[in-house]
Amino acid sequence: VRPNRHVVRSISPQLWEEFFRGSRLACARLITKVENDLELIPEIRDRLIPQRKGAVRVGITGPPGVGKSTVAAGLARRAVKDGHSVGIIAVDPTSPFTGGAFLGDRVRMQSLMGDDRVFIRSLASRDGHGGLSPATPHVAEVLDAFGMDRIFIETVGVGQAELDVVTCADLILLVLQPGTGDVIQTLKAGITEAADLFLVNKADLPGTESLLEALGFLFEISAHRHVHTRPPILTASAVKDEGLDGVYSETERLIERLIQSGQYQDKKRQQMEREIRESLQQMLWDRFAAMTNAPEEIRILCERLIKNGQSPYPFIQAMDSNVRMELVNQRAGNENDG
Ligand SMILES: Nc1nc2c(ncn2[C@@H]2O[C@H](COP(=O)(O)OP(=O)(O)O)[C@@H](O)[C@H]2O)c(=O)[nH]1
Ligand SMILES: [Mg+2]
Repeated sequence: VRPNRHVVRSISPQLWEEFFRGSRLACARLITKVENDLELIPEIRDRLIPQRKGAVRVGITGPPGVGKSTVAAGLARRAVKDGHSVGIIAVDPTSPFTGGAFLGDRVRMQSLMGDDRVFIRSLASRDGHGGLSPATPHVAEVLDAFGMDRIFIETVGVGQAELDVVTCADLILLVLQPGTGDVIQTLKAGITEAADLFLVNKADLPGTESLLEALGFLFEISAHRHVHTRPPILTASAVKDEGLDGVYSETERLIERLIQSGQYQDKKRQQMEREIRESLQQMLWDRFAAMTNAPEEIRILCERLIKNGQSPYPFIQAMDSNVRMELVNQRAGNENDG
Protein backbone atom coordinates (compact mmCIF):
# COMPACT_ATOMS: atom_id res chain seq x y z
CA VAL A 1 0.00 0.00 0.00
CA ARG A 2 1.41 3.35 -1.04
CA PRO A 3 1.27 6.00 1.65
CA ASN A 4 -1.12 8.78 0.83
CA ARG A 5 1.06 11.84 0.60
CA HIS A 6 -1.80 14.21 -0.09
CA VAL A 7 -3.26 16.09 2.78
CA VAL A 8 -6.97 15.77 2.17
CA ARG A 9 -8.50 19.16 2.77
CA SER A 10 -12.15 19.26 3.54
CA ILE A 11 -14.92 21.44 4.86
CA SER A 12 -15.75 21.07 8.53
CA PRO A 13 -19.03 19.35 9.43
CA GLN A 14 -19.89 22.42 11.47
CA LEU A 15 -19.64 24.72 8.45
CA TRP A 16 -21.86 22.39 6.44
CA GLU A 17 -24.37 22.26 9.24
CA GLU A 18 -24.52 26.04 9.56
CA PHE A 19 -24.78 26.40 5.79
CA PHE A 20 -27.75 24.04 5.60
CA ARG A 21 -29.33 25.80 8.55
CA GLY A 22 -29.33 28.94 6.40
CA SER A 23 -26.50 30.94 7.92
CA ARG A 24 -25.44 33.70 5.53
CA LEU A 25 -22.06 33.85 7.20
CA ALA A 26 -21.54 30.13 6.54
CA CYS A 27 -22.60 30.66 2.94
CA ALA A 28 -20.06 33.46 2.55
CA ARG A 29 -17.34 31.32 4.12
CA LEU A 30 -18.16 28.38 1.89
CA ILE A 31 -17.88 30.61 -1.17
CA THR A 32 -14.50 31.88 -0.02
CA LYS A 33 -13.34 28.30 0.34
CA VAL A 34 -14.52 27.38 -3.16
CA GLU A 35 -12.87 30.44 -4.58
CA ASN A 36 -9.54 29.84 -2.90
CA ASP A 37 -9.24 26.10 -3.21
CA LEU A 38 -10.47 24.35 -6.33
CA GLU A 39 -9.50 21.02 -4.74
CA LEU A 40 -12.56 21.33 -2.52
CA ILE A 41 -14.85 21.24 -5.53
CA PRO A 42 -15.47 17.47 -5.55
CA GLU A 43 -16.67 17.63 -1.94
CA ILE A 44 -18.78 20.71 -2.62
CA ARG A 45 -20.37 19.03 -5.63
CA ASP A 46 -21.12 15.86 -3.67
CA ARG A 47 -22.84 17.78 -0.92
CA LEU A 48 -24.64 20.37 -3.00
CA ILE A 49 -25.96 18.55 -6.04
CA PRO A 50 -28.66 16.73 -4.04
CA GLN A 51 -29.66 20.09 -2.51
CA ARG A 52 -29.86 21.89 -5.83
CA LYS A 53 -33.19 23.59 -6.28
CA GLY A 54 -32.88 24.46 -9.94
CA ALA A 55 -31.79 28.08 -9.92
CA VAL A 56 -31.63 29.84 -13.25
CA ARG A 57 -28.36 31.61 -14.01
CA VAL A 58 -28.69 34.78 -16.00
CA GLY A 59 -25.41 36.06 -17.41
CA ILE A 60 -25.27 39.83 -17.75
CA THR A 61 -22.44 40.77 -20.01
CA GLY A 62 -21.21 43.61 -22.18
CA PRO A 63 -18.44 46.20 -22.35
CA PRO A 64 -17.27 48.07 -19.26
CA GLY A 65 -19.41 50.95 -18.08
CA VAL A 66 -22.59 50.17 -20.05
CA GLY A 67 -24.56 49.75 -16.83
CA LYS A 68 -24.46 46.00 -16.18
CA SER A 69 -24.28 46.40 -12.39
CA THR A 70 -27.07 48.97 -12.41
CA VAL A 71 -29.19 46.67 -14.57
CA ALA A 72 -28.43 43.68 -12.31
CA ALA A 73 -29.49 45.66 -9.24
CA GLY A 74 -32.71 46.79 -10.95
CA LEU A 75 -33.57 43.26 -12.04
CA ALA A 76 -32.71 41.87 -8.61
CA ARG A 77 -35.09 44.31 -6.93
CA ARG A 78 -37.88 43.26 -9.28
CA ALA A 79 -37.16 39.56 -8.82
CA VAL A 80 -37.35 39.93 -5.05
CA LYS A 81 -40.63 41.82 -5.33
CA ASP A 82 -41.85 38.98 -7.51
CA GLY A 83 -41.11 36.45 -4.76
CA HIS A 84 -37.70 35.17 -5.83
CA SER A 85 -34.50 34.90 -3.87
CA VAL A 86 -31.61 36.38 -5.76
CA GLY A 87 -27.90 35.76 -5.97
CA ILE A 88 -25.66 38.28 -7.66
CA ILE A 89 -22.18 37.22 -8.66
CA ALA A 90 -20.13 40.13 -9.93
CA VAL A 91 -16.85 39.35 -11.60
CA ASP A 92 -15.94 42.96 -12.03
CA PRO A 93 -13.15 44.83 -10.31
CA THR A 94 -15.06 48.11 -10.59
CA SER A 95 -18.37 46.75 -9.34
CA PRO A 96 -20.37 49.07 -7.11
CA PHE A 97 -21.39 45.85 -5.33
CA THR A 98 -17.90 45.81 -3.89
CA GLY A 99 -17.64 49.51 -3.28
CA GLY A 100 -15.49 49.96 -6.34
CA ALA A 101 -17.58 52.60 -8.02
CA PHE A 102 -19.18 55.97 -7.53
CA LEU A 103 -20.92 56.81 -4.31
CA GLY A 104 -24.30 57.24 -6.00
CA ASP A 105 -24.19 53.67 -7.26
CA ARG A 106 -23.26 52.32 -3.88
CA VAL A 107 -26.19 54.07 -2.30
CA ARG A 108 -28.47 52.45 -4.86
CA MET A 109 -27.04 49.02 -4.05
CA GLN A 110 -27.47 49.49 -0.34
CA SER A 111 -31.16 48.57 -0.23
CA LEU A 112 -30.28 45.26 -1.84
CA MET A 113 -27.40 44.56 0.48
CA GLY A 114 -29.55 44.65 3.58
CA ASP A 115 -32.11 42.25 2.13
CA ASP A 116 -32.23 38.64 3.31
CA ARG A 117 -33.54 37.47 -0.02
CA VAL A 118 -30.46 38.78 -1.81
CA PHE A 119 -26.96 37.42 -1.64
CA ILE A 120 -24.31 39.50 -3.36
CA ARG A 121 -20.83 38.26 -3.97
CA SER A 122 -17.98 39.62 -6.00
CA LEU A 123 -15.25 37.34 -7.28
CA ALA A 124 -11.74 38.22 -8.29
CA SER A 125 -11.41 37.86 -12.03
CA ARG A 126 -8.97 35.31 -13.30
CA ASP A 127 -6.81 37.77 -15.17
CA GLY A 128 -7.71 41.05 -13.55
CA HIS A 129 -9.65 42.08 -16.65
CA GLY A 130 -12.98 40.54 -15.90
CA GLY A 131 -12.21 37.06 -17.18
CA LEU A 132 -14.60 34.76 -15.37
CA SER A 133 -13.18 33.19 -12.23
CA PRO A 134 -12.99 29.39 -12.59
CA ALA A 135 -14.96 29.17 -9.35
CA THR A 136 -17.97 30.99 -10.82
CA PRO A 137 -20.18 27.99 -11.70
CA HIS A 138 -19.44 26.45 -8.30
CA VAL A 139 -20.29 29.65 -6.49
CA ALA A 140 -23.54 29.69 -8.44
CA GLU A 141 -24.19 26.18 -7.22
CA VAL A 142 -23.55 27.17 -3.61
CA LEU A 143 -26.11 29.95 -4.00
CA ASP A 144 -28.54 27.56 -5.67
CA ALA A 145 -28.29 25.11 -2.76
CA PHE A 146 -28.63 28.06 -0.37
CA GLY A 147 -32.03 28.72 -1.90
CA MET A 148 -31.39 31.53 -4.39
CA ASP A 149 -33.50 30.70 -7.45
CA ARG A 150 -32.39 33.58 -9.67
CA ILE A 151 -28.66 34.08 -10.04
CA PHE A 152 -27.31 37.04 -11.96
CA ILE A 153 -23.73 36.68 -13.10
CA GLU A 154 -22.14 39.93 -14.20
CA THR A 155 -18.98 39.84 -16.27
CA VAL A 156 -17.12 42.65 -17.89
CA GLY A 157 -14.95 42.71 -20.95
CA VAL A 158 -15.23 41.80 -24.56
CA GLY A 159 -13.87 38.49 -25.70
CA GLN A 160 -13.01 35.46 -23.63
CA ALA A 161 -14.74 36.74 -20.51
CA GLU A 162 -18.03 36.92 -22.32
CA LEU A 163 -17.61 33.57 -23.99
CA ASP A 164 -16.88 32.04 -20.58
CA VAL A 165 -20.17 33.30 -19.22
CA VAL A 166 -21.95 31.66 -22.14
CA THR A 167 -20.79 28.26 -20.93
CA CYS A 168 -21.81 28.84 -17.35
CA ALA A 169 -25.12 30.73 -17.65
CA ASP A 170 -28.54 29.45 -18.73
CA LEU A 171 -29.55 32.74 -20.31
CA ILE A 172 -27.44 35.60 -21.66
CA LEU A 173 -28.38 39.25 -21.45
CA LEU A 174 -26.08 41.42 -23.54
CA VAL A 175 -25.99 45.08 -22.50
CA LEU A 176 -24.85 47.81 -24.87
CA GLN A 177 -24.95 51.58 -24.72
CA PRO A 178 -25.29 54.15 -27.48
CA GLY A 179 -22.46 56.15 -28.89
CA THR A 180 -19.51 53.88 -28.33
CA GLY A 181 -19.23 51.57 -31.34
CA ASP A 182 -19.69 48.60 -29.01
CA VAL A 183 -21.69 46.68 -31.58
CA ILE A 184 -18.64 46.11 -33.72
CA GLN A 185 -16.57 44.99 -30.74
CA THR A 186 -19.16 42.54 -29.50
CA LEU A 187 -19.78 41.29 -33.01
CA LYS A 188 -16.10 40.49 -33.30
CA ALA A 189 -16.16 38.64 -30.00
CA GLY A 190 -18.92 36.37 -31.27
CA ILE A 191 -21.14 37.04 -28.28
CA THR A 192 -24.03 38.35 -30.35
CA GLU A 193 -24.86 34.85 -31.48
CA ALA A 194 -25.10 33.60 -27.91
CA ALA A 195 -27.21 36.46 -26.54
CA ASP A 196 -30.81 35.62 -25.67
CA LEU A 197 -31.73 39.21 -25.04
CA PHE A 198 -30.20 42.50 -26.15
CA LEU A 199 -30.51 45.51 -23.94
CA VAL A 200 -29.68 48.98 -25.13
CA ASN A 201 -29.13 50.72 -21.83
CA LYS A 202 -28.58 54.46 -21.29
CA ALA A 203 -31.44 55.12 -23.67
CA ASP A 204 -31.50 58.59 -22.12
CA LEU A 205 -28.30 59.34 -24.04
CA PRO A 206 -28.14 60.44 -27.69
CA GLY A 207 -27.44 57.78 -30.30
CA THR A 208 -29.96 55.23 -29.09
CA GLU A 209 -31.87 55.22 -32.39
CA SER A 210 -28.78 54.64 -34.48
CA LEU A 211 -27.62 51.83 -32.19
CA LEU A 212 -31.02 50.17 -32.59
CA GLU A 213 -30.71 50.56 -36.35
CA ALA A 214 -27.24 49.08 -36.29
CA LEU A 215 -28.51 46.10 -34.32
CA GLY A 216 -31.38 45.61 -36.75
CA PHE A 217 -28.91 45.64 -39.61
CA LEU A 218 -26.65 43.24 -37.77
CA PHE A 219 -29.50 40.74 -37.41
CA GLU A 220 -30.41 41.10 -41.05
CA ILE A 221 -26.94 40.27 -42.31
CA SER A 222 -26.54 37.40 -39.89
CA ALA A 223 -30.12 36.13 -40.13
CA HIS A 224 -29.05 32.75 -41.42
CA ARG A 225 -27.07 32.12 -38.26
CA HIS A 226 -30.01 32.55 -35.97
CA VAL A 227 -31.71 29.24 -36.43
CA HIS A 228 -34.44 30.16 -34.00
CA THR A 229 -36.20 33.45 -33.66
CA ARG A 230 -34.11 36.56 -33.40
CA PRO A 231 -33.52 37.69 -29.85
CA PRO A 232 -35.58 40.58 -28.51
CA ILE A 233 -33.96 44.01 -28.33
CA LEU A 234 -35.12 46.19 -25.46
CA THR A 235 -34.17 49.64 -24.29
CA ALA A 236 -33.81 50.96 -20.77
CA SER A 237 -32.35 53.68 -18.68
CA ALA A 238 -31.24 51.68 -15.69
CA VAL A 239 -29.96 54.65 -13.72
CA LYS A 240 -33.43 56.22 -13.92
CA ASP A 241 -35.01 52.82 -13.31
CA GLU A 242 -36.87 53.16 -16.61
CA GLY A 243 -37.60 50.25 -18.93
CA LEU A 244 -36.48 47.60 -16.46
CA ASP A 245 -40.01 46.30 -15.85
CA GLY A 246 -40.01 45.24 -19.49
CA VAL A 247 -36.53 43.72 -19.23
CA TYR A 248 -37.53 41.82 -16.12
CA SER A 249 -40.73 40.39 -17.58
CA GLU A 250 -38.98 39.48 -20.82
CA THR A 251 -36.26 37.69 -18.84
CA GLU A 252 -38.91 35.79 -16.90
CA ARG A 253 -40.68 34.89 -20.13
CA LEU A 254 -37.43 33.52 -21.55
CA ILE A 255 -36.81 31.55 -18.35
CA GLU A 256 -40.30 30.09 -18.55
CA ARG A 257 -39.66 29.06 -22.16
CA LEU A 258 -36.26 27.65 -21.25
CA ILE A 259 -37.82 25.38 -18.66
CA GLN A 260 -40.96 24.42 -20.60
CA SER A 261 -39.02 23.54 -23.75
CA GLY A 262 -36.59 21.27 -21.93
CA GLN A 263 -33.66 23.53 -22.86
CA TYR A 264 -32.93 24.11 -19.18
CA GLN A 265 -32.35 20.38 -18.66
CA ASP A 266 -30.23 20.28 -21.82
CA LYS A 267 -28.08 23.10 -20.48
CA LYS A 268 -27.58 21.34 -17.18
CA ARG A 269 -26.52 18.22 -19.06
CA GLN A 270 -24.16 20.18 -21.31
CA GLN A 271 -22.67 21.97 -18.31
CA MET A 272 -22.04 18.65 -16.60
CA GLU A 273 -20.63 17.08 -19.75
CA ARG A 274 -18.20 19.95 -20.03
CA GLU A 275 -17.23 19.59 -16.41
CA ILE A 276 -16.50 15.88 -16.84
CA ARG A 277 -14.60 16.43 -20.07
CA GLU A 278 -12.49 19.25 -18.68
CA SER A 279 -11.74 17.39 -15.46
CA LEU A 280 -10.72 14.29 -17.36
CA GLN A 281 -8.51 16.28 -19.70
CA GLN A 282 -6.82 17.92 -16.75
CA MET A 283 -6.48 14.64 -14.89
CA LEU A 284 -5.09 12.74 -17.85
CA TRP A 285 -2.64 15.52 -18.58
CA ASP A 286 -1.51 15.67 -14.94
CA ARG A 287 -0.95 11.91 -14.89
CA PHE A 288 0.81 11.97 -18.19
CA ALA A 289 3.00 14.85 -17.08
CA ALA A 290 3.89 13.11 -13.83
CA MET A 291 4.63 9.83 -15.63
CA THR A 292 6.82 11.30 -18.33
CA ASN A 293 8.24 14.57 -17.10
CA ALA A 294 6.44 15.81 -20.20
CA PRO A 295 6.33 19.58 -19.65
CA GLU A 296 10.11 19.80 -19.39
CA GLU A 297 10.73 17.34 -22.23
CA ILE A 298 8.28 19.14 -24.45
CA ARG A 299 9.98 22.44 -23.85
CA ILE A 300 13.38 21.06 -24.81
CA LEU A 301 11.92 19.18 -27.76
CA CYS A 302 10.23 22.31 -29.12
CA GLU A 303 13.43 24.29 -29.03
CA ARG A 304 15.02 21.59 -31.16
CA LEU A 305 12.06 21.20 -33.53
CA ILE A 306 11.90 24.92 -34.17
CA LYS A 307 15.64 25.15 -34.71
CA ASN A 308 15.55 22.27 -37.20
CA GLY A 309 12.28 23.31 -38.84
CA GLN A 310 10.57 20.00 -37.96
CA SER A 311 6.98 18.99 -37.29
CA PRO A 312 5.82 18.00 -33.76
CA TYR A 313 3.65 15.16 -35.06
CA PRO A 314 6.14 12.29 -34.97
CA PHE A 315 6.56 13.10 -31.27
CA ILE A 316 2.81 13.30 -30.69
CA GLN A 317 2.27 9.95 -32.42
CA ALA A 318 5.09 8.33 -30.46
CA MET A 319 3.58 9.59 -27.21
CA ASP A 320 0.19 8.30 -28.24
CA SER A 321 1.53 4.77 -28.68
CA ASN A 322 3.54 5.03 -25.45
CA VAL A 323 0.40 5.88 -23.53
CA ARG A 324 -1.47 3.03 -25.18
CA MET A 325 1.30 0.59 -24.26
CA GLU A 326 1.28 1.88 -20.72
CA LEU A 327 -2.48 1.34 -20.46
CA VAL A 328 -2.18 -2.21 -21.82
CA ASN A 329 0.56 -2.98 -19.32
CA GLN A 330 -1.46 -1.55 -16.48
CA ARG A 331 -4.47 -3.61 -17.41
CA ALA A 332 -2.33 -6.75 -17.55
CA GLY A 333 -0.91 -5.82 -14.12
CA ASN A 334 -4.37 -5.32 -12.67
CA GLU A 335 -5.57 -8.66 -14.01
CA ASN A 336 -2.58 -10.41 -12.42
CA ASP A 337 -3.32 -8.67 -9.12
CA GLY A 338 -6.94 -9.74 -9.21
N1 LIG B 1 -26.93 58.06 -18.39
C1 LIG B 1 -27.03 56.85 -17.89
N2 LIG B 1 -26.07 56.38 -17.08
C2 LIG B 1 -26.19 55.13 -16.58
C3 LIG B 1 -27.29 54.31 -16.88
N3 LIG B 1 -27.13 53.13 -16.26
C4 LIG B 1 -25.98 53.20 -15.59
N4 LIG B 1 -25.39 54.41 -15.78
C5 LIG B 1 -24.15 54.90 -15.20
O1 LIG B 1 -23.06 54.32 -15.90
C6 LIG B 1 -21.98 54.11 -15.00
C7 LIG B 1 -21.55 52.65 -15.07
O2 LIG B 1 -22.59 51.85 -14.55
P1 LIG B 1 -22.32 50.36 -14.05
O3 LIG B 1 -23.65 49.77 -13.70
O4 LIG B 1 -21.27 50.36 -12.99
O5 LIG B 1 -21.76 49.72 -15.40
P2 LIG B 1 -20.99 48.34 -15.62
O6 LIG B 1 -19.53 48.64 -15.64
O7 LIG B 1 -21.45 47.87 -16.96
O8 LIG B 1 -21.37 47.43 -14.51
C8 LIG B 1 -22.45 54.52 -13.62
O9 LIG B 1 -22.04 55.82 -13.36
C9 LIG B 1 -23.96 54.46 -13.76
O10 LIG B 1 -24.62 55.36 -12.88
C10 LIG B 1 -28.30 54.84 -17.74
O11 LIG B 1 -29.31 54.20 -18.04
N5 LIG B 1 -28.12 56.11 -18.22
MG1 LIG C 1 -20.27 46.43 -13.10
